[in-house]
This record gives sequence, C-alpha cells and structure tokens, in this order.
Amino acid sequence: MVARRGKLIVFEGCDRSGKSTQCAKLTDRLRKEGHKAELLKFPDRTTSIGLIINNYLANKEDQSDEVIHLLFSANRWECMQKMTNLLLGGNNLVIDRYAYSGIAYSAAKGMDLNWCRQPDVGLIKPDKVIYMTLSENKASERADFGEERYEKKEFQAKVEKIFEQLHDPSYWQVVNGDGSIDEVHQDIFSAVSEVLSADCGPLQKLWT
Ligand code: NYM
Ligand code: MG
Repeated sequence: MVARRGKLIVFEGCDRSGKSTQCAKLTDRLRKEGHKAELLKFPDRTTSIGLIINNYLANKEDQSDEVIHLLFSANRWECMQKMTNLLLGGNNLVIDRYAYSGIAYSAAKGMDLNWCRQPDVGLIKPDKVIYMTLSENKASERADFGEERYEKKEFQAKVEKIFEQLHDPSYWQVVNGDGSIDEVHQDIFSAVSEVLSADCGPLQKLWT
C-alpha cells in the first residue's frame, strides 16, 4: 500500500503577526502527537537566490521591483522538488509564508496583481492557508519591527488589503493573532487537525 501523502499547511500574514512562533509550535505539537512534520520558510535565505533576497531586505542591495519579485518566486520554485518528495513521503509541511506574500508585498508597491501572480502559477497548492491577523498597534509594538525593508505601518496596511483580496474561503482559515501564544496555537491546532484527518487527494497545482 502506498503511504498517504503529507499535507501542506501555509502560514500567511503581515510582519510580526506571530507566524514564525506559531509555525514552530505547530510543528512541535504535530511531532509530539506522532505525525511526521517539517518546517520550511520563505524566503529561504540559505540559497544563492536567498542571499540576494536577504541583502535586498536588509537594504544592502537594490533590485528593480520586477527582479526582486521574480527572485522571491524562483526561491520557491527551487524548493519544489524537495517539497514534493517530502509530501509524497508522508511528511506534513508547515511553511512560513508562500506565494501569497509574494503577491501581497509586490502589489502593495503598486504593481499589477495579475502580473505578480503569474510566476507562482503551478507551485504546489496548499491544503490549508492559516492567515494570521493582528491589530496594527500590536504589530509595531513587537520586537525588531522596522528593521527590514517593508516594515512600516503604512506599507503593512497596504499588504493587509491585498491579502484580503487573495483570501479564498475554500481553503483559507483566518486566525486572530491578538491572543496569547497558547490561545492562538489552540485555534490553529484545531483547524490543522481537521485537514490532517481529511483525504485531500493528490497534490494540486496553485492557480491552474
Ligand atoms: N516577502 C516574502 C516578499 O516580499 N515576497 C515574498 O515572496 C516573500 C515570501 O519578505 N517582510 C517579504 C515579506 C517580509 C520579508 O520575510 C521577509 P520574513 O518572514 O519576515 O522573514
Ligand atoms: Mg519579517
């Protein structure tokens, strides 16, 4: 018998919405409950493309809006074979940001949303997107906010508007990140438990 494939769980949201903390907590919990789980993050700053992205975000290097957009997408594409192998091997993947961040941050600069979507068409489609919201003031209060490019209140408000446009209720779950770490984790864990027990069929491609 072929092993059941793992599920692809993507976390999205503005900067400092608590995604990284919750991704780590979810991965730990899944493992404790006996599931195979791996945590990945985009941008993956460890590859050579990721290094250019890191320098761009740290304001050490400039790129045109189009070039950096395509590099963020390429940074996902370079990981697709590894993700496919892990999922087909029965590993659940928890991913901190994905194509929706790619579109939201670029379109928030005024770029055409449809143009921004194209390079990510055909990536593996998530089984569930956990979209974390946070009240504006809470975000700017959190540690290190403002150190990287894009971490400005006004810009984050624009990013949030685009995320709302991308929201697809058929596979997105909105989670309010204002609560305590444990409260938020509990909400996420119940949403994810449902996906883990569901039969989601074969892997699908995003936006095809
Ligand atoms: N970001 C992230 C993009 O602009 N496009 C993308 O495709 C992705 C995945 O990178 N401010 C932005 C959002 C963040 C920044 O991500 C770094 P993180 O999760 O804060 O390290
Ligand atoms: Mg950040």
